[in-house]
Amino acid sequence: MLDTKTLETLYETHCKSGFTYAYGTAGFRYKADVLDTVMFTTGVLAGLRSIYLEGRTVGVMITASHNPPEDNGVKIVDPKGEMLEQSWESYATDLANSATQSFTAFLAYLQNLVSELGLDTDALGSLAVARDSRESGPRLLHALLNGSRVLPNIRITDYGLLTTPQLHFLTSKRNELPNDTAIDRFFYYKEFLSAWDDITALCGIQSLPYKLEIDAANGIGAPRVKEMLSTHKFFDGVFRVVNDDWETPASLNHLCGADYVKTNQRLPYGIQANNDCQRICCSFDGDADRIVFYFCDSEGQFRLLDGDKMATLFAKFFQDILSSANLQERLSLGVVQTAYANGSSTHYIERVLGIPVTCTPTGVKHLHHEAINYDIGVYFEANGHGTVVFSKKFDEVVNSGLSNKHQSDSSLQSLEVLSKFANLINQTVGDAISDMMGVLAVLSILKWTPQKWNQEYTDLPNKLVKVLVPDRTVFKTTNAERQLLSPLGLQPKINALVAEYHQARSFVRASGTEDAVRVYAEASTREEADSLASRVSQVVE
Ligand code: NG1
Ligand code: ZN
Repeated sequence: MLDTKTLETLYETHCKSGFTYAYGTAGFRYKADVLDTVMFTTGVLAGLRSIYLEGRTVGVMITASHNPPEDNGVKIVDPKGEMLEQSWESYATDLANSATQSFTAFLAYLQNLVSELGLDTDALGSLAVARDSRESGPRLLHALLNGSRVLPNIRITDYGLLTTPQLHFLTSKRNELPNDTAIDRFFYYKEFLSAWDDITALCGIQSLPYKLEIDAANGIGAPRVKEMLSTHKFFDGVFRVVNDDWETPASLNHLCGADYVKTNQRLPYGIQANNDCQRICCSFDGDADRIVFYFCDSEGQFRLLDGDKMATLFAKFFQDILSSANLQERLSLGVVQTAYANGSSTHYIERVLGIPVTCTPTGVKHLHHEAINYDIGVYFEANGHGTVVFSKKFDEVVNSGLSNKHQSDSSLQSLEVLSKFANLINQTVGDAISDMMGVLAVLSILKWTPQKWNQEYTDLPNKLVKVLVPDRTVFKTTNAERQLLSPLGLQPKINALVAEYHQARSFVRASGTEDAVRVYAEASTREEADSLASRVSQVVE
C-alpha cells in the first residue's frame, strides 16, 4: 500500500505545476530548473519498473549528454542495459504530466497504473543510479531518490559520478552475475582492460602505434578514462587527456567535445593543429557515450573520422576476421545506420565490402533493435554514437570452433580474437571509452594509420541545418525519416530541389531533443551541398 501522506509531503517538496514533459530520443531533457517534478516521478516509475520485472535491477542515469551545462535530463535503463521499453516511455511521460497538474491527478494516475499493471508496491525492487558532472546533478538526484523511496522496498545503489555507458554496463552485469560480485566502476575497468590485454597478446601488439590525444569535453569521461588508462602499463606515456576540467561545470562541452567537433568540423580547444602522422585524436561528448576521431593530414588539414567511418572500420575488420575463421557462411554481419549517414559510407559498405546496410529512424534504441538481428551487428549514428552487438549464436559458434581440435592455427587465432573482441565492446550502448579501445585495437591489428583509415572512402560534402518553426510536431515522416508525410506538399518540393543537384540527397525531420526541425543535405560539391541545404530550409520555414 502506498503511504499517501508521505507521498503528498514529498510531492509538495519536489513538484511544480505548469510544465509539459515528453520522453524524447534520450529520455527527459530540459533546462535543469524545470526538471525537479520529472525527476521525482521518474524515481517512482523506475522503482515500479523494477517491481514489474520481479526485482531485477533497473538503471537511472542523470545526464544531458552534449547539451549545454545549464541543461540536464534523466533516462531509465532496462535490466540488460538497453533503453527503456517503449510502452513504459508513455507511462513515464503521463506520470510526470499528471504531477504537473495536482497531487490528486498524480495519485489517481499512479494508483491506476499500479492496478493496471497488477503491481505490489511493497514488493522488492532494485535501482542502480548515477549522474554526470553537471552542477544540478546532486539536487536532481535528491528528487529522484525521494521518488523511489515512496516504494518502501526498493534497494538503491548510488554509483555517484559515472559515464552513461558505465551505468548501462553495470546495470546489465548486476542482473547477470551472482549477487556477491563487486560490481562498480573498477569492475568495468578490469573487464575492458583484460579484453585489451588478451587481444594485444594474441596479436603481438606491444605498444600503441600512435600517441593518443583525448578531448574529454570537460565532462565525467575525463576522470574516468584517466582512472582506467593510468593504472595500465600499456598506456604509460602514450595518452594525454585535454579538456579534463570536469569540476568547472560551466566549461562542459564548451568549444570542445564530440558534438562540437562533428558539427563544426574543426579541432576542439586544447588540441593543436599539426601534421604529426604519429598522432591520433578523439573527442568524447559530455557523458562519454559518443566519440569521434580525427587527425591533421600532411598539409595540417583537419580530417574527421566520425561514426560512419567507425562503422565502416568495424565492418571491414569483422568481415576479414570472419573469413579467416571460415565463418563467413555461418555468421551474419550487417551494418545499421540512420538517414544522417553519409551516402559515400553506405555505398562503400554495400558496394565495396558487400555487407548489408539497414536504415532506421534516429535514436540509438532503433539502431540497436535492428542490429540484434545480425550475428555481428555494427551500428553507429554519424555523430559517433554506436557499438557492435554479438548474438547468442555468435558465442555458440565461436566457442564450438575454439574447442575443435582440427582447426588450423590461423583459424584458431581468428576465433580467439573474435571471442575476445566481444568483451572489448560495450554491447549495451555506445561507449566512448570502449569504442576508443575497439578502434585502437582494429587499427593496431590491421596496421592502419588514421590516414589509411580515412582513405577507404571520401565523404560527400554535406550540411546539417537547424530551422526554427512555429510547431515542429506537424513534421511527420516515413521511410526511416527520409520522406515527409506532412506538411502536405512539402516532400514534392524537396524532391524537385534535390533533382537539380548531382549525387544529391536531402531530408527534413523534427528533432527529438530540441525545439527545431533539422534539414540535412549532401551533394557532389561543397557549394552544391550548401546551396541545397539553404534552399530546402527556405521551403521548410
Ligand atoms: P535529434 O535531436 O532527435 O536529431 C540528436 C541526434 C541523434 C541522437 C540524439 C540523442 C543528430 C542529427 N541527432 O537527436 O543522433 O544522438 O540527439 O542524443 O545528430
Ligand atoms: Zn552523450
